Amino acid sequence: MVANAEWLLVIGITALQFSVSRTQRENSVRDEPEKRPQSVRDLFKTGSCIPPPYRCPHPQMQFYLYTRTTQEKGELLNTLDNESLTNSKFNTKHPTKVVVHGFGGGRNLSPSTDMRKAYFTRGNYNIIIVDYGSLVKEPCLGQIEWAPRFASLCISQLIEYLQYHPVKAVPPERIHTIGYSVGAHILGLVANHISEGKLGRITGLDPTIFFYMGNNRSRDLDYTDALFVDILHTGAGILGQWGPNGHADFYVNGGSSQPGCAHDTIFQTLSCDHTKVTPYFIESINSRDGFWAGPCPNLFSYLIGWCEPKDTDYVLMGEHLTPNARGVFYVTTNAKPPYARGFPGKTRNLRSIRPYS
Ligand SMILES: [Ca+2]
Repeated sequence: MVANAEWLLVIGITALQFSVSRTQRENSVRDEPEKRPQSVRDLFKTGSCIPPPYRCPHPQMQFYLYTRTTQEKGELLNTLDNESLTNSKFNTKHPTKVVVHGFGGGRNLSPSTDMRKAYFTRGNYNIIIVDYGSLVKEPCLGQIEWAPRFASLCISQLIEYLQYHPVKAVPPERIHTIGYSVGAHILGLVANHISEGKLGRITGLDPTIFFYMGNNRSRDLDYTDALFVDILHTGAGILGQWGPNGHADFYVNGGSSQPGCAHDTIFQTLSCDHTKVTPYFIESINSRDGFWAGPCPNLFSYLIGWCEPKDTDYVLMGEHLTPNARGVFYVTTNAKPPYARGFPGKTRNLRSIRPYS
């Protein structure tokens, strides 16, 4: 069983790496040269990839604040120094977003860069990117068991830093956190460490299935972790968790495979399904048409066209989702941007909206 889980991990991580390296090639901003694993053994390096002591804040577990006036260059926040936030451009009047990336991510890489651009196109925000690339990068995957726990401890320290700040305090209830892949589970773990209050919202972008295959709520992202938990599924059952786990779960194009994701290799196809979730969410921030999703209890009912939601049953998936949304929703997208297909209109059921056009 353990061996099977390890192999599943190897396959998954390899698949993710295809997509990560592709994304990085497409993005002109690069952090540092990448060291590629040469063998499966390299994926399980047992030594630590970050230097001790394992205390927060850690030099390789950092928080960068971006605002509209500091879009190009983030301000490093020191959670041990109140002056750091006081002297920054953080504005308590603006909505605060905390973004946690997945495997191989970083503040200067897509999708962090694209997400910031989309928010600042819309308006004023405090966007804090959790930059912990070296904890979730091969060949450091031996750390995958404890790295999410360590990351979540440090993020809860950030949340409490904002909560109790003498000049620029923001309660957790007013914070929207967004986590992609393993980052979604890290945000779920944060809930276990916050002593007072609760995060306002966690948006989970295709939470990864690795190491989180049980029904243990304290490990998985679930609806108890924030006042409102919405989850988008695009690679469910393969690299992503099937769910439903949130207050509202969205299965995009059925939830497990995405249009435009047929690639030469199975690895590329799987990772494409998993990573497609971020462009969908990012588009939702400024989309005029919107990703209107209809309620349907399960995939079977959806596939055979049993679900015929009323106009008023539809909700907008993504950034502008109503916090009253509850249950399981389905939505179809276009294969290429713009992905959103708008409101389906009258006299239709969910499946009558032909996907992939
Ligand atoms: Ca949980």
